[in-house]
Amino acid sequence: MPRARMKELEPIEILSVLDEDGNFDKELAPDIADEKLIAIFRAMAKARLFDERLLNLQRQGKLGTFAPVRGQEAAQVGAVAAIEASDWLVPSFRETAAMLWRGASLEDIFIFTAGYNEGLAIPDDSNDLPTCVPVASQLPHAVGIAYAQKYRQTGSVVMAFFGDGATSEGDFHEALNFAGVFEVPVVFVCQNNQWAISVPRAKQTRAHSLAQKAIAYGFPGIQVDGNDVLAVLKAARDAVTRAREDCLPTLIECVTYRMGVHTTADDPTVYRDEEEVEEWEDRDPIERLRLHMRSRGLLDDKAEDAMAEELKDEIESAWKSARDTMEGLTDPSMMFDHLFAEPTTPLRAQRNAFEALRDDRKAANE
Ligand SMILES: Cc1ncc(C[n+]2csc(CCOP(=O)(O)OP(=O)(O)O)c2C)c(N)n1
Ligand SMILES: [Mg+2]
Repeated sequence: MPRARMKELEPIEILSVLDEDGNFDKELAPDIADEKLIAIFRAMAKARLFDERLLNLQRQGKLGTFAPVRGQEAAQVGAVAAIEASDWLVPSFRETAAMLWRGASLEDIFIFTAGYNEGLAIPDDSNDLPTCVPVASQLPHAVGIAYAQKYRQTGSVVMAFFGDGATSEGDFHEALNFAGVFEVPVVFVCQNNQWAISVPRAKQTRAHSLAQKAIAYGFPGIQVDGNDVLAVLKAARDAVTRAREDCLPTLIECVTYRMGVHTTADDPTVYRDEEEVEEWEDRDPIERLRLHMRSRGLLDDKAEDAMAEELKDEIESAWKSARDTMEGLTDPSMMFDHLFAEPTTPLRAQRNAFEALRDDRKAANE
């Protein structure tokens, strides 16, 4: 009649590679070519500049609501840098940096943010899902896609993103349970940015970490410094290998911070202290990588200025072509497209009802 500890419960690993001054642990760092590190820096800088431009245009009334990425660039780019083009990305609604790394066009994001569903059309050669606003509802889709990869033996893996708040949803638990039981090739990337709108991380769960939730579902969980792109990349590569070679899931908790507003419809000054934001500003993921790359001779003032100029030009020309494209977008029934390969019966009925209403109104106005 023993009373003992269960042996099979592994403790949760924590991983950080880069410190706040850009120094790194060579032993722990992932093996990465200089060009790839420069591409990662560029992608993070692009996401930051694009975010600032989106915010600026939203405040001018030219774009609708969106969820800024500021502060989470390392968690996103570090993770997707570990998957191949043929793998699958299942984002939630804040994954601009991840989507840009995967090849989403700036123009499409402008068009979608301006309220046109045409911006969500998935190119035929892409395996990436569009943004998903209902919290955690993308996770059952992710494990279903992963199950299909296993069944069809494609060798592809699925990377799914979500936030700390999503871990309180039933969909999160159902997806993790499915992934564990059916051993599917999925990497769950939880961006713990400390807030779910105005709900702090401490009110989300009594658990010490979000990573440990994987234990209950029988697969590994790891907590990484989410503002340290090298740590995120290392953890993501390990998880992708486990998924691809052994068809096993992993949960990665990236500890990061939402440096800006939840969305452009939110005012965080009413629920969080400015000192907290300032503390996290000192851990800025881009600044940390910048210091690291400078110390390795991979970046200097000249290269950085040239990169910023190129990125700004790219963003401005995308905004110009987005405006040109939007002038030709006049059919709201496009909102029924781009989701299913074949429209479902309810969707077809909704389209018919919408088109009948539109035609009635048009006739009444003539
Ligand atoms: C099912 C559902 N419930 C509520 C909302 C409203 N909502 C939008 S974002 C959000 C918080 C999400 O927090 P988290 O998962 O931490 O992601 P973050 O916004 O921090 O990236 C809520 C409650 C929603 N979109 N979907
Ligand atoms: Mg959150």
